[in-house]
Amino acid sequence: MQHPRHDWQVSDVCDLLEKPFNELIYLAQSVHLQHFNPNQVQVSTLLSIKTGACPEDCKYCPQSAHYHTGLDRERLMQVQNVLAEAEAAKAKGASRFCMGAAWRNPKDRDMPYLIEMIKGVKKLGLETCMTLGMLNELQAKQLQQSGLDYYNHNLDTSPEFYGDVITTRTYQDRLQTLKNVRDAGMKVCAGGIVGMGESLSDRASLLVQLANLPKHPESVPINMLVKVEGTPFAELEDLDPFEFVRTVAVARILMPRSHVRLSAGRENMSDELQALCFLAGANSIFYGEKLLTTANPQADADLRLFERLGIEPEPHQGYDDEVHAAVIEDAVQEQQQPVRYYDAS
Ligand code: SAM
Ligand code: DTB
Ligand code: SF4
Repeated sequence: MQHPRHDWQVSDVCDLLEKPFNELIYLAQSVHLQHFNPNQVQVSTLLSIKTGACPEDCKYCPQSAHYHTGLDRERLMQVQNVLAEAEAAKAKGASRFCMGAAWRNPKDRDMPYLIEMIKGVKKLGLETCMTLGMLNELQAKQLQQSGLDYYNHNLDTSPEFYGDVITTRTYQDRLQTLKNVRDAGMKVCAGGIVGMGESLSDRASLLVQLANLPKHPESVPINMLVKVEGTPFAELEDLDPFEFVRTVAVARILMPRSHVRLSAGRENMSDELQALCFLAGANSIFYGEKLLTTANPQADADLRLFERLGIEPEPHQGYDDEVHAAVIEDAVQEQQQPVRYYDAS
């Protein structure tokens, strides 16, 4: 079996991003079929367990205390209320529950509550994920020992463009948190945002950072910037949606075994654009009416879209299961048959 590369150069990745669209999607879909059932999409539900008044200055973020976005500041939610939300997410069909906090990093006094949340959500039979800002080695170990499956921490953009987006923490800080999470034995969820005025080369450079990590993140969220009034990025021009699809496709090619998440921004995407993203290799979404503070498509609209596309939610560890392995095998075999577009006789 071929091992994925970890030595990508930005110029290689720019070349991929600039390929003719149809060729790029074909390549991405071929890689996707080798590793996944193309008709399954993993669904996670997000909950903001601590909203607003964040000391960081991320220019895209409605929760930063540096900008006036009209968000009410809230304290850390009570454990029982978090568990009630997790139960509701499970009833709607989510397989993973992601809890996010508007913090630079968790404080020691928060840890006992976070640990209770993880244990309670796991007891419901859901996979657990948290995104709480920077973690030191000890915090990462404590979360892992409580049963946290995934930790989300995004690189957000390229190292070159990073200073135009955030000044209160460094790129190196982010890489260090990812290392602490990995060393503690948790699965890594790391990706970024596109549509922040970055160049194509910045998108390539972000993907190179992710793909050249010692081990690929198991989950790679690609967020389309959600423009929120009051943030410095509220008035940026829209990115060409095809550039978003290209970014998804190249993430798929570079990180063949990772779940690539069509993350924030779906509320402003047509069904057709989302279908293109699935075709390009996206196989995970956030499911439920709200992301952290902004809107996401209604759950029943997503289920309708899945039905129209013949997609089913991926069960837990779905692609290890024998039945799904057989489906993948068939799909790959079909893919390997030479395709004839016209009768040459
Ligand atoms: N405060 C923690 C941190 O930043 O590490 C965790 C929560 S933070 C909201 C998680 C991620 O959400 C950010 O890293 C960013 O990638 C994404 N995000 C936040 N605001 C966004 C927006 N307006 N559009 C798209 N993605 C956004
Ligand atoms: C990620 O990459 N995107 C999610 C999740 N990880 C935590 C957050 C999106 C937030 C969008 C803006 C909001 O709703 O506040
Ligand atoms: Fe705070 Fe996270 Fe928003 Fe940055 S992205 S301002 S760290 S909540």
